[in-house]
Amino acid sequence: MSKFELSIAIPTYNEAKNIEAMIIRVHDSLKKAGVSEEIIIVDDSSPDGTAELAAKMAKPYPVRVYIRTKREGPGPAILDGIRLAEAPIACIMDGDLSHPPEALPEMYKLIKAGKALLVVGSRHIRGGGTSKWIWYRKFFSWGARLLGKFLTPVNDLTSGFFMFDKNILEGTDIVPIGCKVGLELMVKGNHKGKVIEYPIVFAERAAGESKMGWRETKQYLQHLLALSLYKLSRILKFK
Ligand SMILES: Nc1nc2c(ncn2[C@@H]2O[C@H](COP(=O)(O)OP(=O)(O)OP(=O)(O)O)[C@@H](O)[C@H]2O)c(=O)[nH]1
Ligand SMILES: [Mg+2]
Repeated sequence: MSKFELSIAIPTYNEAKNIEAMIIRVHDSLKKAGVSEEIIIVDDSSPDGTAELAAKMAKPYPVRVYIRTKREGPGPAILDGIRLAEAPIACIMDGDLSHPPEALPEMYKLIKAGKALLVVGSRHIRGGGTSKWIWYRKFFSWGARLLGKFLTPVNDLTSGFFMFDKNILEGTDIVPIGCKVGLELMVKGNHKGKVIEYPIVFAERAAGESKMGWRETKQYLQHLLALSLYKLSRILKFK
């Protein structure tokens, strides 16, 4: 049995300006709620020293740092984080303070109380939102959601902030194309429909530079296609 109740895996690349505040806010919010967590920083050898800064916090914070040698985008780092998670419940969130760590206790309670097996931090339900998004980012986000409507009833299907009971991984093959591991779990996870969206306000990254671009958009479209084929094959099989 794990000594932790919750594992939080954070993929990072050049988040030196955010990582310390991130770890402190995650730990403080869970400590207040009486939840014991491990924080796993999965870093792709960031040249700005993110991993070293995080490692320095391993005392007094419950932090572990896993260093990957190649920069491969957040997807493979998230999968490594899930593999390394020791607690029965795992959570993935960004390391740039876009996802509010203060939402963690309520998301955890939903799973612990048996109400959900997968909780998605959602910008697109009542109470959720995005701060100061420029029109084209809103447009792309809307388009991305529209394309995925066939796959899942979840409103914020591209969210990178999600928590789940690790039992939902049983019997599933989680092989996302790109970084949308949450979407992969929504579609393929063994969650029996027990999926709840929890409202969050997505903040602009606190500091540092964005790493998202056309490559991620292309991968997202390929991922949607792969998941659509998966879903279609399941529907045909059950008929
Ligand atoms: N390990 C690893 N993490 C990455 C990589 N690229 C991005 N990340 C992390 O993944 C998370 C999401 O990346 P972001 O650049 O914030 O992407 P975004 O949230 O879509 O875009 P902005 O917040 O607007 O910049 C952050 O914690 C990044 O540090 C990578 O190649 N490897
Ligand atoms: Mg971000």
